[in-house]
Amino acid sequence: VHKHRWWKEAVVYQIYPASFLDTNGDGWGDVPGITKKLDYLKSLGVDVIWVSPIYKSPQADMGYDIADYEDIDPSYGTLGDVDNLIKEIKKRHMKLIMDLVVNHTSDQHAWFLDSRSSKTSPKRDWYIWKPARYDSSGNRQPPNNWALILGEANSAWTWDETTQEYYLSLFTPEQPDLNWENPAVRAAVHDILRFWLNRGCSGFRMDVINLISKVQTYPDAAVTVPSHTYQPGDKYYANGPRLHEYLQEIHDRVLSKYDTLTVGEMPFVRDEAEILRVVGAESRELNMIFAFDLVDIDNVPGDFKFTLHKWDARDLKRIVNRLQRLMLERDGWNALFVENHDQPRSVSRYTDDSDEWREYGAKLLCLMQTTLAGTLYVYQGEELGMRNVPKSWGPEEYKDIESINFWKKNNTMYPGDEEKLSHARHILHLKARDNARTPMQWDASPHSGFTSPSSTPWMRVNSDYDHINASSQLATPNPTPGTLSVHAFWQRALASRKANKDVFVYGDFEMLDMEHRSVVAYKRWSADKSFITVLNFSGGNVSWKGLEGVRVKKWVAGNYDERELGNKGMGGSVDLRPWEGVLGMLE
Ligand code: TEU
Ligand code: CA
Repeated sequence: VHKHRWWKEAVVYQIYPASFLDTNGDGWGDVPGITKKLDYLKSLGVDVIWVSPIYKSPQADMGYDIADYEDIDPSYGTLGDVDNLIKEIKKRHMKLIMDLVVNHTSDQHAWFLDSRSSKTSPKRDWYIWKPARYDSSGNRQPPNNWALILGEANSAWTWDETTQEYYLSLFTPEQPDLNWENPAVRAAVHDILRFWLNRGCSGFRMDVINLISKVQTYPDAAVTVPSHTYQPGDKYYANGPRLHEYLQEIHDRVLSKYDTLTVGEMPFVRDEAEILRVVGAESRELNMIFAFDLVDIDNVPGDFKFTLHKWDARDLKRIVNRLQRLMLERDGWNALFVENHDQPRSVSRYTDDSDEWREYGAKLLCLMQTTLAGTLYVYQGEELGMRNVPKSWGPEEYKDIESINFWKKNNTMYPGDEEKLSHARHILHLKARDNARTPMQWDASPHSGFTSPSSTPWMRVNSDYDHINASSQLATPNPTPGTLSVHAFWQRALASRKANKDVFVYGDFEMLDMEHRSVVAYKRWSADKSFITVLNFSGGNVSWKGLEGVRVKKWVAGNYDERELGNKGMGGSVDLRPWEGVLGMLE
């Protein structure tokens, strides 16, 4: 049985600050905008707010390129605004966690400016510098064949003219990787954590924290994508040799002295033993990680992100089952999420986002997430069922460096090839990070209430804000008799999760019927209560026979007209309509 901890029960809400709420009419969301919406978040059922980076930054990667960790970017406000935000959060008995991006800095950070100034600079060794290689024709080549993560046509190494060496920059050339082998770098990172903890923040979401230790021989990666010069190099930079040592050092020197929530973002890792070393009950590393299995479900394994892989409910069950069991049987902990600022909208990705089915899909995903074990993360707009940008938007609407690079690459590799380019547009529409970065849809007024009517939002507002927005869902929590708005459904589900935390947070788990192609169903129970969740992940009608051996006492929630829940079977089989999900209490 799991030890009770506040950070296991917490509902965390992720804010993407540029797109949350603009209060000064410059078209860019800001810290006072977050403060303004705290009552909205509190009444939704949020306990912890995670704000994506608001530090001083040239915004090459929307703030994940930090130029000063101890100051706020003027476009977001001031340190005083953050102090006020923390005060108002605490007043409402909530907590704030900051986004800690320390695998790399901005190329405009004072450390890097110093490092690149000369080979003898005292900060030279704070980053990863290597000499060029030369091929048989004498052409200069990067030190190895690793591809840039946010632009796979390019090398992860950037040439520096002044000092005639390459530096490692895994994400973009504007994001040089820090050299964690250097103890002075680690001590500087510890100071950043202390700075924010002492200011009143309660923990961190740690950006790509499993990339901080690299295999020191920097070998070439195997060729897994033959069409490309540069290759995925994660084998050598994800979960590297000294990762656990570095994490334990952070824990022992800093975190152990505070009461924190820590969640490490860990792409590429599949090995359960590796995950447990980080999040196991006895480990002194992190509370939980973001595992990528669910959001990578439609990627071709070993290939780059903008690929399409077919999946069905069986794949989803294998993933969910594995992560749930990891927590239960081996005493680890996990973060539950299907959306963030790097992923398309969940209702578009896992269900059907057409006007006919969108609300069912959004509530289906809500039912799933609120009845699984783990710390729950809700991304801004997910509670409204916001969806991907319209198909009609051209590539010029995309603001994200990753999408821009992908579109450029396709135009370079396949100039004028309409078939290839329309496929690239199709994949962008399905997977671009910008799908989740459009401004928050507060109401039906111009620019969705995100900024003043006379301003220009930094990114185009999704055209569906006239009928998908917070204000209409709050005003009409019961759109038709027996149904709830997506927002009201989330609100009630979060309250029910808390009221039954012995089951939904800490209880046991059993996945039922692993082989069914569209139904995802599982039991959750504690010493004195048990529930069953049954979810139809398909647009067809299904009669699911899986109730054999169980007796449902009462169906308590569903995403169709709840006045009809009494007509559902109590044993044997249950009939489900398209994208229908139900929650039942067992005898
Ligand atoms: O993302 C890490 C990460 O692995 C991403 O490359 C992810 O695979 C990609 O976004 C999928 O499109 C984090 C941040 O969340 C992301 O916004 C940053 O761009 C990245 O780190 C670099 O800091
Ligand atoms: Ca603003």
